[in-house]
Amino acid sequence: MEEKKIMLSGIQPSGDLHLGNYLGAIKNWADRVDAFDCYYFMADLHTITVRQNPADLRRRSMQQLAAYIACGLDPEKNTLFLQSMVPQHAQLSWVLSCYTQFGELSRMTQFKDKSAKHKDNINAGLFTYPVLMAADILLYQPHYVPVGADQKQHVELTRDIAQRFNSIYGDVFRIPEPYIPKAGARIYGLTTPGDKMSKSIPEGCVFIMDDPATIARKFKRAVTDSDRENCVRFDPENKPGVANLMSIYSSVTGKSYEEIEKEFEGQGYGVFKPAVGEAVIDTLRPIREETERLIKDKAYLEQVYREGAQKASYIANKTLRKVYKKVGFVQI
Ligand code: ATP
Ligand code: LTN
Repeated sequence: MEEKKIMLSGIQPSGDLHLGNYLGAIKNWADRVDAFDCYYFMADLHTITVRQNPADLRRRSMQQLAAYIACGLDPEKNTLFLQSMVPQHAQLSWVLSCYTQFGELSRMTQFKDKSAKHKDNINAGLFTYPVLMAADILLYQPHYVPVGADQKQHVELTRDIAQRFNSIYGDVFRIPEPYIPKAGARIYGLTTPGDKMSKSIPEGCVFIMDDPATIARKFKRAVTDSDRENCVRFDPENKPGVANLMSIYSSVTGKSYEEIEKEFEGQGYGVFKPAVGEAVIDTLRPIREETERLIKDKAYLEQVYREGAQKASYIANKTLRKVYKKVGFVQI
């Protein structure tokens, strides 16, 4: 039998998970668990590049693990782990930082954005963030890294670092491909259809843990369009709010845009918006309930992250040993 290809990704537990994270990232990961050997982790080391409240970080890390499982990432079939529990990430990151140029890191859009946002704390970690991300990826020799469009630049830098290392020492790292979904790659905010859905604009952001009444209210208040046409038609340029609602509805129901247009023919936004809300409520309800149940089962979650860290360390260590040997460190 042919060996399964490897897929790896992570999300920072720096905020509560939302519909954008679910449709843009986690749902796609979960849809592929049978076809790939998958590694999914909480990028907690990355979160401290911005100041975190320690108790919140712990709570969100556990909640994110519970949500990964509730979204369909079965810990038996996937390796689910917390980045900080696998020391090889920080170890490889140091080595790779010596094969990464200052100029390359200076060009990263996320660094430029975040350092503009947090002017009082432009720390070295914020600058070297992509090197840690390269280590996260290269340790597991993945074929694909499924991320939203915003992370593509970091995966490209990872490829450059890996190619540079390989050209000096031989084939140490597999060169990974970014894997960007076509549907759901960018879900926009319900109140700001020009910006991606983000926890920083909570009114327009549907959180996985929101209760049904809150979700219904957010959809009722969703911005549609100003042309008063009151007709459900897919036209992202002229009707971005409606197009966003249609893409959410399509993502959660599997219906095509034509089917959606037909379904709501002759009916206005007053019918369409609550229908999208209901479909999202139906999709998120089992996820929220299962996440709530799992959060209470501390013993189970502990078992998952312990086993996950063990499995991850075993693989990560193989790559790290190879790297240490190649660069000339004395082997035990
Ligand atoms: P913020 O809410 O502050 O913008 P975030 O939710 O984007 O942060 P990330 O950790 O950057 O947090 O994102 C995790 C994953 O979810 C990434 O793969 C990212 O591309 C994806 N993602 C985030 N927001 C969206 C969105 N609105 N639509 C589709 N995918 C998204
Ligand atoms: N930078 C990513 C999170 C992240 C990641 C990774 C994604 C950290 N390490 C490795 C894929 C692979 C983000 O901010 N979404």
